[in-house]
Amino acid sequence: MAILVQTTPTAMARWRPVLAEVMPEREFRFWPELGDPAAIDYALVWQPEPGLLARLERLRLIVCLGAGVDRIVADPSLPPGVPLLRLVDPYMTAAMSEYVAFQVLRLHRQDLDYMAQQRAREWRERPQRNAAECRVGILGFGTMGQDAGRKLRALGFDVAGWRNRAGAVDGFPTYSGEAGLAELLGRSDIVVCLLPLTAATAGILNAAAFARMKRGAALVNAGRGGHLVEADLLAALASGQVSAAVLDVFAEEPLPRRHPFWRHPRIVVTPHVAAETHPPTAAPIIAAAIRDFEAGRRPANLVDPARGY
Ligand code: OXD
Repeated sequence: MAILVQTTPTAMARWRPVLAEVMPEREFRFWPELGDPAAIDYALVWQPEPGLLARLERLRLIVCLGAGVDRIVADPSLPPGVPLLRLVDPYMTAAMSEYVAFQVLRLHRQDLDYMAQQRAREWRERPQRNAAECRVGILGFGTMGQDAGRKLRALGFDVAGWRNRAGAVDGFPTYSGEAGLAELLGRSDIVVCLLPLTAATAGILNAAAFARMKRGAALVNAGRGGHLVEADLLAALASGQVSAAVLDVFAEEPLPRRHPFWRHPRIVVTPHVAAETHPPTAAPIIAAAIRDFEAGRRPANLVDPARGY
């Protein structure tokens, strides 16, 4: 019996030694090396090509090597009945919070304006607001969203979340549903998207959402590129309805060299690095999930294919 590992070539080089150390008793097949597909009982995958998992007839468990499982559940031939786990790693949660806090602080402290002033050698103080006067709305208020929320709250920001279930979370105001989304967008100075990409959330950052935001509010998208309607963002920036955007994820990755986002003065681009999977911390979590599964215990963080996350 063997474990198939599929990820990018760069990540694969980091996974190989760590997996061998954490699960020395297992045999690994590193994609595109597959061998006999019937010998594979576990698949650790990031973005497998559609149909790959369906070829593994004895597959018992799929583990996503990232937090977002959208590429896996989008495969129409995903074998039904094979449980799928998404990776929840405190290291990645902390990394996402760092990214969110860094970008919220950058927007709050008008870094884009001061960088432009520096390029123009312009010495000018801008009005400075307190963090408590800055409302941050986090779309997607699960493990990562709440952790980022707690860290922003510790910095003094006024944080609220939008999630699928109503009810207060750890003292944060939360909103849900369409009406809740409109309310959250309308109260936020900075909107942070950490949503999973599903049929219900695709294109959620669109002209209607931007129109509901406060004039001059800013956006951070570290969810998925599919959440954002790119042309609507460009229009909202041009009109001043949205003042700035920090984007880590894109409809097409790598972001094409000719894409207008690269040179837009009010857009910060990062290359999908907000919360990278970290094999040294993730591998023991995966090994424990496989042990739990083999012992008949329900592994944590099972994906509900109907919900898509
Ligand atoms: C993830 C990601 O889903 O890095 O883990 O985007």
